[in-house]
Amino acid sequence: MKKGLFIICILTASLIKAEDGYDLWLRYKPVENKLLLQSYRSFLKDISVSGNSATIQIIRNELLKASRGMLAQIPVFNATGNKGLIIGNNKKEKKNVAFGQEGFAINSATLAGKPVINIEANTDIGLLYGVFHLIRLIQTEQPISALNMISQPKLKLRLLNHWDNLNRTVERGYAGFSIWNWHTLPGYIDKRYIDYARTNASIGINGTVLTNVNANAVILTGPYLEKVKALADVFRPYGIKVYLTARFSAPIEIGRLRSADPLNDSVQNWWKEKIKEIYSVIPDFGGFLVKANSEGQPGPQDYKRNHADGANMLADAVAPFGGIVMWRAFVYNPESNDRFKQAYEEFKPLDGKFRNNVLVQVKNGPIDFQPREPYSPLFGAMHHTPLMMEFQLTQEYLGQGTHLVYEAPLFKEVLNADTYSKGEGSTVAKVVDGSLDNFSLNGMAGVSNIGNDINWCGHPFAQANWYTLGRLSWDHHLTSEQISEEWIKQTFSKDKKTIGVIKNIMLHSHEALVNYMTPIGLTHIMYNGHHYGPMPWGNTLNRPDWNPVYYHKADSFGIGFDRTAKGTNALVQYAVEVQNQFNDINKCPDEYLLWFHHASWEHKMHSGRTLWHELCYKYNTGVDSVRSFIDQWNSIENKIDAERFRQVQQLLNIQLKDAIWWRNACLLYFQTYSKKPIPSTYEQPDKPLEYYKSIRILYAPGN
Ligand code: GCV
Repeated sequence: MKKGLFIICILTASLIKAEDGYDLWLRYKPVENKLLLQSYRSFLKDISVSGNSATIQIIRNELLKASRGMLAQIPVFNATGNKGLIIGNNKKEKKNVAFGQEGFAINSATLAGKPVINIEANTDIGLLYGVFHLIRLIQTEQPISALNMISQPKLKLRLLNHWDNLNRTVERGYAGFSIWNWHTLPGYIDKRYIDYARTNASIGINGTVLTNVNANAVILTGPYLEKVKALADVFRPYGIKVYLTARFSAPIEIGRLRSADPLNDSVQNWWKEKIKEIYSVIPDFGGFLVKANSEGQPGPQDYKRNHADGANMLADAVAPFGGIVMWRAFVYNPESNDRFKQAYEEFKPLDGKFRNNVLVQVKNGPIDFQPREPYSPLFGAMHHTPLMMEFQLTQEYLGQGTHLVYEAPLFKEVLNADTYSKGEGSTVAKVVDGSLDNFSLNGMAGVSNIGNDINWCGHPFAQANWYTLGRLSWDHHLTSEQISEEWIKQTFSKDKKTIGVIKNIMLHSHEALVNYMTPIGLTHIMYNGHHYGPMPWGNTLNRPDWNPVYYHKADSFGIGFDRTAKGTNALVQYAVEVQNQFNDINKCPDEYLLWFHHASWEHKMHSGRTLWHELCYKYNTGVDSVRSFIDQWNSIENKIDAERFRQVQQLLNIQLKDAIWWRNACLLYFQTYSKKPIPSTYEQPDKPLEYYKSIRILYAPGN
C-alpha cells in the first residue's frame, strides 16, 4: 500500500468513533447523501403532531432525537405556518379498516402548494409505528418525497419470550444477566427498561413474556406483581403488553392447596382469584405462556388430565379480562420410540378442544432449535387451533454468544415450507398468520437473546436476530436479504461495499454453521448440558433421548435416523406430498437425508460423492466458510469503528477454532464406524479422537 493511502486509511479508521453497540439500530448517524438530506430537512422542519398522550410525547421525542442526530436540525412542533410532516390520528367516526389497530398509512400530498407527508393511523400506537417506519427510511437513506403506503402487521402477537429467572440468571442466555432487576423494582426504573421498550416498538414487537418457561410461582405473588406492574407501566405507551409464565403447580406452592388438578373446583377458583388480582394491578395484562409436563415441569398430566384441560382452565380465568394463554407443544417423554413424534401424538388428538383464547405455541422444528430441522409436523395438522411460532433468538445450539449466525435464513426456510395440508401453497407462514384456517388470533415468538451486556446481545451480530424477529413478525414476506441490508445500514455502515461484504457474511453464516456442526441432516450431537461444542459420542445420560447417539445412530453400515415406514414411521405425520419428498432415500434433499434415513456410508449423494466423502466435504466447507468470513471482515477494517471491528474479529477467530474442533471431533468419531480415510484433499485433524473426547468446558454460560 502506498504511504499516502496508508495514512488516509488510518485517518478514516480513527475518525469513525468507537461504539459500544448500546444504541442497537437506533444510532441516528448523520445522513450522508446531500440531496436526500435536503429533502429530509425540509419535511422534518415543521411537524404537526396532534394529541397529547404518553405515546404522542414519545413520538415527539423520537423525532427530535432522529432529526438532531441524522439531520442536524431541531424540528419545530405545531408551529402555525406551513407543515412538512403531519402526524394525526384518524378522527373519523369510522376507523379505517385498512390500518387496523396497529397499522398506519404514510402519504405524500401537497398543502398550500407545499409538499407534505401525512402519517395516519387509527391509534396512537399505529402512529408510533408509522413514525418509526419513516425514521427507518431516513436512516437507510431512502427517498421519502413520494410515499404512498399502508402497512399493517401480518401477525397479532409479536412477542419476545425471556427465559429469565428471578435471581437474574438467564437460561440459555449468553449476554450477561437478566435486564430485569427484580430486587430494585418497582422503586427503581432502569433506563434500560425504557430503551428496551423503545427498541422493540421500533420493530413492531408488541409483547414480552418476562419470565422463564421453567417457571417460578413466586412471580405471581403480590410483591412481585407490583414489580411487573412497574415494567408494564413503562412499556404501555410503547404498545407493549406484559405476559408471565404460569407454573402449573402454583396453587400448591403459593396457594396452599393440596392439588393443582385443573378440573378441581378449588384449583379453578384459586386461579380465578389470582387472575382477578393480576388484572387489578395490571389492567392490560396479556396472559400466560405455559410449559407443562415437559422436562420435569408440572402439568395437567400429573392428574391424568390432558393439555386442553390445563390450558382451558387458565383460558377461562383470563377470558373475562381479554387475556390469552399460549400453551407450549414442546413435550417429549422417554417412553416414545422417537422424540420427533411426541408433540404431534399428544396435541393432534386435542385439535379443536382448546378455548378460542388459547394458542398452541410450537417450536419451529420437531426436536429443539437444532441448526437445521424440518418444520414441525404439527404445523400441517391442527386446523382447528391457532398455532403460534416459537423461534429461538438466543443461539443455544448455534454457537451461543460466540458465533456469528444470522438467523433470518433459518426462519424463512421454515416459514416458506409447504405443509400441503390444504393443498399446494399451505405454507407454514400461512398457518402461523392464521390465513390458512381463518384465525384472527395468531403470533410469533422469539426466545430472547437479550441480557445486561453493554450491547444487549453479547455478539454484535446477535442484535440482527432480535431485529429479524420484529421485522418478520410484522411482515413475513420480507426477505433475509432485505432485513440484513436494513439492519446493516442502521447498525454498521451505509457504504455500498461495506454493506455488500457484511451482507454476504450474514447470508452465508447459517449454512456455514450447519456445515461445520451438523451437515446432511445430523442433529443433536452437541455437548451434554451446556450444549456448546461437539459430543457425538455422548451416551451417558439416563434418558436415551438426551444422548447424541440416539440421534445419529452411526454404525458400521452407515448413519442417520430411519423415520420411514421401515423405521419409526414419523414421516406419516406429514402430508403425502411432503412424505414423497423425503421418503425415497435417493430423492430426499441432501440437507435432510440423515433426519429421515439410515444411509450407508457408500450411499451416492446428489453431488456424486459417497455419503462419507460428502460428510468430509461439508465439514471442511463449513470451516472454509468461516475462514472466508474472517478475510471478508478484515477487508472492511477501516470502514467500521475500531471497537466493534475488533470485537467481531476476535469472535470470528474463536468461531474458526470451534469450527475446526467440530469438524475434527465429528469426523474422527464417525470414522470409527465408516472405517474410511478422510480424503487427502482435505485438511487432516491434527489431534487424535481421544484429545477431543477429553475436552471439558465446566463453566459455560447459560445453564
Ligand atoms: C427453558 C431446551 C433447552 C432448555 C429449555 C427447553 C424449553 O431443552 O435446553 O433450557 O428450557 O428447551 O424450550 O423449554
